Amino acid sequence: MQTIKKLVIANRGEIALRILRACRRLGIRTVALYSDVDGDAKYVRLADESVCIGPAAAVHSYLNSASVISAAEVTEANAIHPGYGFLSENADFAEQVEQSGFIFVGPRPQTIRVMGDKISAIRTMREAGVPCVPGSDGAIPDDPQQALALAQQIGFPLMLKASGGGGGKGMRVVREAAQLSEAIAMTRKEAAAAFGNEVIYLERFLQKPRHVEIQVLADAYGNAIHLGDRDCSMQRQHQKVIEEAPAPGLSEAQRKEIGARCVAACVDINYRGAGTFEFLYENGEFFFIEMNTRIQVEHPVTEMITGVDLLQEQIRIADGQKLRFTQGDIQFRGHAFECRINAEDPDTFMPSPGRITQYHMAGGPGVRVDSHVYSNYVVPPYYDSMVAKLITHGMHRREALARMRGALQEMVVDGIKTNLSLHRELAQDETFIRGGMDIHYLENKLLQQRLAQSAQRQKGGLG
Ligand code: MV4
Repeated sequence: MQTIKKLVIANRGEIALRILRACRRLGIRTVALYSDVDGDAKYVRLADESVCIGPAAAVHSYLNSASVISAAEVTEANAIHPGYGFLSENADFAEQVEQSGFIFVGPRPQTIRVMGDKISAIRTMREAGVPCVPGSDGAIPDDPQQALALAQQIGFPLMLKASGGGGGKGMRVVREAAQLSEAIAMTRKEAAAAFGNEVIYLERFLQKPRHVEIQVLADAYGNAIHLGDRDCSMQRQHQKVIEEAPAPGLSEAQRKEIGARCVAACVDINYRGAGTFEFLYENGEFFFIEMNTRIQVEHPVTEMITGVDLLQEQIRIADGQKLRFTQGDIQFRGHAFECRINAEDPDTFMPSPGRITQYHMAGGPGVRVDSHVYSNYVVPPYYDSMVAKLITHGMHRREALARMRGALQEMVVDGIKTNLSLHRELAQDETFIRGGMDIHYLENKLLQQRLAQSAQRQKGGLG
């Protein structure tokens, strides 16, 4: 028996559509929420019902917890799915949802709270047997002498991070002891201003890590499984550009080991729902940095290699059902990539909203497009600029990448500027083709290109 009968989709764009599709498969009716500028969105038309929750600015619509909960009340829905971004990792919102009598599709509010505070997340994971970055194991002491002693014990270079931060906000590298006290003061001040929490911690700085993450599912009855790993190292300014599964170059033994550690941690902390353990991976070692308590943008690459519909499973778990799979049921088949297609200027990376005059998606074997856009759709300027996720699967990495190259040639998004040209270039990039580049690779590559271009211009000017 399914308890969830009608679900509010508290999000927009492609993930709203993805949630809607999962609900259809589960026989759950859907309520789409939309802001003033999203009225003609595809997910709004496809939903069983829809409610306008406010003006374009997200703080007044998709981030307005009272409006979201009211919409659930007036439509007599009994569950709310937050998607990713917006209210998805807001523990207070999850608590309000539950206190208002609705099912929150996500972990317990207390779990979201623990993982939202990075110091408590790391401590929890260290105690649960997950390998973490050597660091302060808690807040940096107020006493400068003690802070310095701790820093020297860990060794330079190190990284200061705000406990209330995450996802790349509120971090600072410290190269030597002489810079420590000033760096601490600045990071504290920034953290207080940005997160209302001046608590900071310290970790050894890993210089050339990869970003490798583990997908987990856990039900309310102590059953947990992992669905393998993803490599998200191809990024720029903390925005992922390409993700893939599995992460290239890990041994099967290592995959099994880190997966088992994450599963054990889920059981240990009584985790419930879909989740992701984020690691830095350097010199063959994993170091936990953060846990995401939501479904993530890049979940499709895991779906492609496991055949598991993560949204359906996430909703079933929230419904109180038992996990349908044991670890032994999960088989990993082939390789998958995801390219995030953004409405942005290919040179400046500035958002480039506007009307899409022509939209043609790619197709064929092993090709999937998750997108909410269509010809004549207007990309509003108020939200994230992602317009489509192009996902390919193949029997092995080479085949998945060949399919991506073909799909990128087919894909047409006209009328707005997009990063399709960057993706076409990266699909031919020798280092990317080899696999296993670090998190700095793309920014370095773009910098080299810029330098080469300006050198070229200099030469032209002189000639
Ligand atoms: C680090 C690191 C190096 N050493 N921690 C950035 C996002 C946040 N989730 C953690 N981040 C980092 N933490 C230590 N001890 C480098 C980064 C980092 C990074 C991590 C993942 C993906 C992209 C990144 C880009 C720059 C820095």
